[in-house]
Amino acid sequence: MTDHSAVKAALRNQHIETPSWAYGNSGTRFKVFAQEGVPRNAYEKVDDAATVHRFTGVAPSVALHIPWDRVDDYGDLARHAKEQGVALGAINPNVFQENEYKLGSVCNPDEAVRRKALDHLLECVDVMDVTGSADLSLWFADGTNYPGQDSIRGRQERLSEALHRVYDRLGDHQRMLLEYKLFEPAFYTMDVPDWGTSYAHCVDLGPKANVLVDTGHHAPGTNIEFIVAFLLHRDRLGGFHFNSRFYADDDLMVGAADPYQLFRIMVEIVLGGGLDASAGVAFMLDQCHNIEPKIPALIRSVLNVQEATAKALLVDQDALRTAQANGDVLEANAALTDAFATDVRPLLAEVRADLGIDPDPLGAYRRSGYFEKIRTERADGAAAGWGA
Ligand code: LRH
Ligand code: MN
Repeated sequence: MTDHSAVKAALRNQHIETPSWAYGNSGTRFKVFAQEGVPRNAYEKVDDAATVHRFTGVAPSVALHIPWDRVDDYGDLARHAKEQGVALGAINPNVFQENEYKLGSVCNPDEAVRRKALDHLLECVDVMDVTGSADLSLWFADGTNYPGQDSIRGRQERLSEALHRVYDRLGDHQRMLLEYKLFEPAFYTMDVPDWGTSYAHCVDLGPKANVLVDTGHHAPGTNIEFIVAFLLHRDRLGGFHFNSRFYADDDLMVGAADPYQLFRIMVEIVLGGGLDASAGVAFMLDQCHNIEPKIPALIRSVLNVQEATAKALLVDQDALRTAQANGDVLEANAALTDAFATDVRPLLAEVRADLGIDPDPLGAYRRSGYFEKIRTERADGAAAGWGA
């Protein structure tokens, strides 16, 4: 029988990192719909991330994206975050928005462009030294659009060269996460298209390089929980960019499109010991709230991860193992579907009471008047966005 006190302890200690860029305006190539109250700078993004933590109790850090969150004094930003009750988390370099990067960044045929991209990656490790961040979160838009456009093997050599240079720069308590993506913005090859390519580079680099699984970056029908189970088993699962999608990299609220997939992923995390801090799995969101209010959407997303985690923790592992050992397919499957069918909201309300926060985070946020405050305070000035 599942010991609920252990389940509640695991849920109290959950750590879900929110992304600074989800608080800014975002959209598609068709339109970016500006919203009221959107932060105008990194400090206000940190304030909004602290608000999500205040009402959920399990989102104590915010990931930054450079240069979208570039400030004069990252030490001062880290101090501001601390005062607000959060920490600065993963540092995401951006080598996909400069004109020079049309044919790629670290994989670009032009050595000068590769140098420029490498310098930015190394600058981001300098930022980590100041913010105390442990994770350098790498995603490359690099790829090609037409067969023959460039040497697939040549680009892999250039990628590997740059990754080794960055790896050698990492400090003892720092690591790199290598994110993969099947397509977009390149539509023939991406230079890190799948988990296998990321994994191979990480093994080649060393123990401080791990794979980052963005749940929106797979071909339709991909069994993501298999990838998670494999990487965890090989101690190479660095973390997640959680979101959900119906078609492509839609970056919708995690759990909104396929809560059962999120549950299956969290089951592999729980069964593989991935919730333990020692496993070093970073649970991060990577979403864009193009039409929905941003802070409530992030609170809802944190709750969705909590609910999937709670259900996964309620899987009767003894019954599961017994059924698996006996080849009892239906009983084994039922161990998961029974847990998934459990209404975990009362249990999570108890966890929030233990954390000293309102059992209804979204209701409490709406009653807080925070949105009305920021809508007034941020009426003038340019709202932050992707600046694409
Ligand atoms: C690429 C990606 C990557 C980020 C960006 C904001 O699609 O998932 O993680 O840098 O979104
Ligand atoms: Mn991502």
